[in-house]
Amino acid sequence: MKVFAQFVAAATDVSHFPAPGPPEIAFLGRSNVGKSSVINSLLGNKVARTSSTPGRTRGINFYAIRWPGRPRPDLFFTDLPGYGYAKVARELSAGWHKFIEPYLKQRPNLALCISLVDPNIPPQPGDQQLCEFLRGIGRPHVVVATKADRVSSNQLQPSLQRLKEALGTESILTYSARTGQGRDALWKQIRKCTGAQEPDPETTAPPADPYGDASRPS
Ligand SMILES: Nc1nc2c(ncn2[C@@H]2O[C@H](COP(=O)(O)OP(=O)(O)O)[C@@H](O)[C@H]2O)c(=O)[nH]1
Ligand SMILES: [Mg+2]
Repeated sequence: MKVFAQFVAAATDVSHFPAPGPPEIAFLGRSNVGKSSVINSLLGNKVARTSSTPGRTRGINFYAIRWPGRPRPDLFFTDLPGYGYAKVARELSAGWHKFIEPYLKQRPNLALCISLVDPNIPPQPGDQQLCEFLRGIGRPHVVVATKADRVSSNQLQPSLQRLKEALGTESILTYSARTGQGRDALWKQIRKCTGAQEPDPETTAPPADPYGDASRPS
């Protein structure tokens, strides 16, 4: 079903965060791992900017997500700055203490952290640190291996097994923003963690149409 998504704010300071609203889903991972692409693929829309230049997202970008027929957003998605590139490491580590760590620790409506990893490369130290950190603060989180379309089918299982061992997780969802693989499974996880329900198309009244058949001048 179609969803509406709207950019709300880019925050590089706690004071820029929008007031806590509906359940929020955070997308985390290395620069260039495919965070913005996963967001766009879930939404079926190009709301999040993607780039082949690492380290473009310096702040937390907040997006309001709404299903048709709803007066207010059902969810927020947040696209977090990527880690893992030396060039942006110093700036990011300042940002980590200033607004990223406070966001992850204190945001009251943060319902799920989606930690994106790349199954095309060996497990990265930054990914391990992030998973340990999220476990340590008790945030629900799920690991998603994206860009799965780039891994040959006989490489995928061994790669997922290495990631599971390195990250200390029993399950990893596979995803491809290019093919849409894993999209339904990830939406299912999001709904499970947030209680967000798509409106039932049978019971959702369509918006009033002033030019509907009954009122159309003859
Ligand atoms: N083949 C393939 N490429 C992808 C996929 N997801 C992202 N990319 C590419 O990887 C690059 C970085 O993606 P982006 O979403 O901007 O990464 P971010 O920095 O984590 O937000 C872009 O060139 C994307 O086109 C995917 O599932 N498959
Ligand atoms: Mg991005």
